[in-house]
Amino acid sequence: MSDTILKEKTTNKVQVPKMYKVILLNDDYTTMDFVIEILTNVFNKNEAEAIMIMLSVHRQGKGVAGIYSLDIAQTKVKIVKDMAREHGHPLQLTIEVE
Ligand code: TYC
Repeated sequence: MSDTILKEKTTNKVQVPKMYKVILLNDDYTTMDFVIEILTNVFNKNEAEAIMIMLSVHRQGKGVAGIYSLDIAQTKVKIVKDMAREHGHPLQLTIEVE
């Protein structure tokens, strides 16, 4: 009669991995062609998308180059920063949690 029923507490929350935005920042010196090049070669945009993103960053001050897991976002930022330094451009990027 006084049986104790032990109920196991379970959580069924699905763990969604956090995603990170790679943000391109505008400056006055990096060439438009270089920004289009990195958007096509590193962020896999087509030519039309790359031009739209580049112009949006040029006019608004910043814009999203892509959204990735943290390790991929960090790798892409490093690749672009290295390429920019190599070509003498001051281009800056940041990462924001989505
Ligand atoms: N403002 C730069 C120019 O007029 C172009 C530019 C666009 C630079 C986007 C950086 O993230 C950038 N040459």
